[in-house]
Amino acid sequence: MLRFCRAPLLALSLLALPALAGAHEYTAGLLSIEHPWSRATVATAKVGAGYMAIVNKGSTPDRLIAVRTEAAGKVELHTMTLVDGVMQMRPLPDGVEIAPGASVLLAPGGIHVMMMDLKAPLTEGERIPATLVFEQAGEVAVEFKVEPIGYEGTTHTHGSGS
Ligand SMILES: [Cu+2]
Repeated sequence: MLRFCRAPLLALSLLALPALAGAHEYTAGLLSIEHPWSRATVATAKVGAGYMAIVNKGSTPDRLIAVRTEAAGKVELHTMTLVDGVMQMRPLPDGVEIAPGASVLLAPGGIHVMMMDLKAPLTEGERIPATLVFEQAGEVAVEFKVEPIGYEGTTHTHGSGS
């Protein structure tokens, strides 16, 4: 179960990161990856999670099989399932399938990128470089934008209409 303490975060802006204009979206072939984000963590946190929407505008399935980032010692794809009334995290060893025409939302309470052994806390406003590895589309460089601790994410995708 993923629970983050809501203690006030000491905001440290050590890096002046350039603001990216416009939509925070990436494309890889017929896949589009919308708004990869993470929630800021408290200073003592060792785990963080990454979320995004992935839209497959193609006619063949693809699969997110791995995520790599220097920010964490280990990264896994997880899902949350209800077991005897308790939400539990479960690894997805085969990754996440994105069916043709489908939009898959990685969001709090569901599928997420689990970042373990964080090398530093995730700080609001920071962008975490990462590589998404797809079975068909290959490797896609993205940045997870670190949102405030209470951020719940978007509940819809923008690119699902075609
Ligand atoms: Cu997890």
